[in-house]
Amino acid sequence: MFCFQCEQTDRTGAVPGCGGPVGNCGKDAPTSDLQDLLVHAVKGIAQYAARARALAAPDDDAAGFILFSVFNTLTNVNFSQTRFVGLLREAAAVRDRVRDAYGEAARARGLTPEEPDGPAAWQPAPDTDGLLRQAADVRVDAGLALVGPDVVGLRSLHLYTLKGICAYAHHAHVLGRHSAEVFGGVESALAYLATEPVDVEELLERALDLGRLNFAVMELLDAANTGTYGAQQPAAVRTTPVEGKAILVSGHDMRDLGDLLEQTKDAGVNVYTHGEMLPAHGYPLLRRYPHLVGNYGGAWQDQQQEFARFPGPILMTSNCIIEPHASYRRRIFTTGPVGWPGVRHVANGDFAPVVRAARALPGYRETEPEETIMVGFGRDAVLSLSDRVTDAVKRGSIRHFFLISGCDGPTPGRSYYTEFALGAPPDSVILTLGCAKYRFNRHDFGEIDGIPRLLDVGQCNDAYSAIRIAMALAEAFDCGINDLPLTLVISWTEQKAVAVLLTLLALGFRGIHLGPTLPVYLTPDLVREFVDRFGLRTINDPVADVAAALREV
Ligand code: FSO
Ligand code: SF4
Repeated sequence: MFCFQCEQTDRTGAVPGCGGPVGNCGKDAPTSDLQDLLVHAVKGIAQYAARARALAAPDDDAAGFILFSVFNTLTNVNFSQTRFVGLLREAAAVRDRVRDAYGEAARARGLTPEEPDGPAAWQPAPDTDGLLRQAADVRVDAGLALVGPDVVGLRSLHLYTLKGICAYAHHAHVLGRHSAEVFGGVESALAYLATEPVDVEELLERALDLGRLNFAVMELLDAANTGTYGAQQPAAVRTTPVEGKAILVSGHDMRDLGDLLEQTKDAGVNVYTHGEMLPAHGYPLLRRYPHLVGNYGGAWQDQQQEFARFPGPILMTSNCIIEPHASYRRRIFTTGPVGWPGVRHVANGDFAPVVRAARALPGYRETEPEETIMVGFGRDAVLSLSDRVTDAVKRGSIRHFFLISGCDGPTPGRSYYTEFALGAPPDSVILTLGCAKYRFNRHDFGEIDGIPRLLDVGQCNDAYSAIRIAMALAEAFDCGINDLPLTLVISWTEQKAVAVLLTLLALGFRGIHLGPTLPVYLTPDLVREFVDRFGLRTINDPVADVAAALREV
């Protein structure tokens, strides 16, 4: 096993990365190796799928399978060896189907079908031991001695950005939104990686192409969520319990939450959001369900204590799952790409087992006094305030905007984001995205001329909304995005945040603060490149960083 895809990675060895029997997230070596092999297998599908698409013979089901398979390999998603073995067998069958269809399409045009080598030629070993032996040759650092750490680092950057892209695209796809641009872009990028590229300059340029592809994906996801559930609107969300049976839903997938709400509308069970599901309360068509009663708990790394105390079943719809304690192992369920060995999995969208568990468990015995937090400041809501916001800036009531975006996590240094938010001056507005906000979103930041100082734009999945807000502000002030009194502070944990970072760089945002540490797969040379080209910054002291941001405008 070798894995260095996330911020929690082991930094104690001479070569940073998780090795040994178990990674820091709890992923064991066989699961990690099977994930590497699955990535190899989908590269093989993509080699044929990209060629077939170029001949106007796309296989969108295969593209959907690629998105789903890759999503399974993100940090804190799927820890089940059995499921990966199943996906590997399916991948080989999908690859054969796409290869045959490509062959037919080529011959129909009088062409001789190509037979790409590498992943396209992979044949699955008959048993798990054999698959694990195959995995040893396709680790993410394969070829390090030959090509050097910069190339391995850039290939890794590509792969992890693609993982983020596939996760976002899958969330859109389950709501019926996809496009030839996105499917084709993912297939081409995987097929490119299958060629084992070595040109550093080309890899850097194509990494920015991936950032642009991710922007298109995030636009699709925004259209999927708002097209299905309405544009986010500001809403007060209850954070205290209501008497009655209860289900907790975590992760990012709005479709799963929407389906569960529909299936439980007459069940006499209350539904609570957890973690990155909090922004669901901003969507009018989810909010209309009266049994979506509130939000429970904070960021993902606290789930073991919080889930242990929740008096009902828990449904995990995406990252971030961590090892379920025995105290709640029999009442946690996974769905979609999520998996944990021995935990019940709902594969077909029928959440009846979750409802049965809710009925059998005690639920909340009493209603506590109401406390609330505000959510729902998506782009429509914020842009509806834009005249008031621009006036406030012109009058000098608002001096600065901070976008604090990204993930929380268990590693040290995360208190930076809380101290940064609390240290932002009273004439500044803070926009938040992702799960990093749970450390400070219960704090009362007050208002400026009736505009809340803390505006939660949503999940990390809603980065598109924040980018559109920044673009609209630049338009309102008739300046470039980097001339705005706006500072971007990004906290990353896993691969989706890396995809968002590359999108921001590709769109021209400069001077982004990235922390709490930099990805270990970026070598010192690569970091220098990102600093020189994009003005990328690490985080330092929060008070000094706030002061510097204010001085720079
Ligand atoms: Fe957080 Fe986890 Fe949303 Fe991430 S719950 S850490 S980048 O998966 O996606 O913000
Ligand atoms: Fe380590 Fe992160 Fe990989 Fe888990 S996902 S094995 S913590 S680098």
